[in-house]
Amino acid sequence: MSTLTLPALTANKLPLDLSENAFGWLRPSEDLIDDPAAMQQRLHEDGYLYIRNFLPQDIVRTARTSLLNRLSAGGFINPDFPIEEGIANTDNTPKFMPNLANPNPEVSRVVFGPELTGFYARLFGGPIRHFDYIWVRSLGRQAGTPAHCDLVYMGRGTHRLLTCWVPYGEVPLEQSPLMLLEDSHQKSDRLKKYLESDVDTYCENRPVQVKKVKEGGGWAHKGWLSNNCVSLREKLGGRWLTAHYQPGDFLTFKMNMIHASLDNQTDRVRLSTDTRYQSASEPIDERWIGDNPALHGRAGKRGRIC
Ligand SMILES: O=C(O)CCC(=O)C(=O)O
Ligand SMILES: [Fe+2]
Repeated sequence: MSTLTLPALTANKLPLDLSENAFGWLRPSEDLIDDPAAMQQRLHEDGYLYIRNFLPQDIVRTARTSLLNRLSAGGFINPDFPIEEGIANTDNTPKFMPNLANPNPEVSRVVFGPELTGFYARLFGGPIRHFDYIWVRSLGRQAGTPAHCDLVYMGRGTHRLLTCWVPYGEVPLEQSPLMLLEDSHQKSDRLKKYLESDVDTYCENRPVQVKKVKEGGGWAHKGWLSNNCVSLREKLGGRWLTAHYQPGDFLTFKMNMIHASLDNQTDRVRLSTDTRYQSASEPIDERWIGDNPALHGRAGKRGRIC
């Protein structure tokens, strides 16, 4: 699709600059799937791999049905339409709902099954581990996810950790697709202070932070790099890259890659998961491990002298 024929798109309610130097398409890499060295090289260069039509359609569809059934049971799906269409109940719009998949065997089959774990074992060149926690997102008509890097939420183990974003169903441009800021993984020196932060780490010598994070169980900061994808891009350069995702696709990217999602301008729920994979031999961020992980709860808060 040429960028000339695009619908108007917004991120955090602001119109995105769709000119050719500001917006473009993710480069697909499924042609490299049998060549781990070429995949590693591309990941190093681009900061991401976009692999289309990789996951078996039936397991993605089964996971989608499971998510929609749970949403429907919670009253989030409009009963006037077939559930599988995933039309949000506008009076009761779903948001970030982790309990849709912790646990959910149908979703685990997709994200921890042999296809993706085999892919990461080939990519890392040996045994791998994944975080046990699954981030599930169901976005109705609403603003998408603000720009951020994942490192600030999960950087206590190895930084050679990859996020895997999986759409459950088609995700056209108006339905909150994920987008990456081109080459942003090569600009970490400009984001040093942000990337060194950790949303669960507070300054022991700052009473306001001790009260908020240690005592209150809150976050030191929200983790967003910016709420304005337009000015962020103008500052850092590169284009916002996205795709019209299809079921079976996935996108994997580095911890320091800036990403965000567009606003959902439709009544169709945008369903996705994001999960994390690393080499088994490297240290892991304990907040995301086990049957009942600490997540961003009190057990994961850490103090330091700032
Ligand atoms: O799905 C989204 O809107 C955000 C996903 C994300 O931040 C991630 O995959 O790390
Ligand atoms: Fe993220």
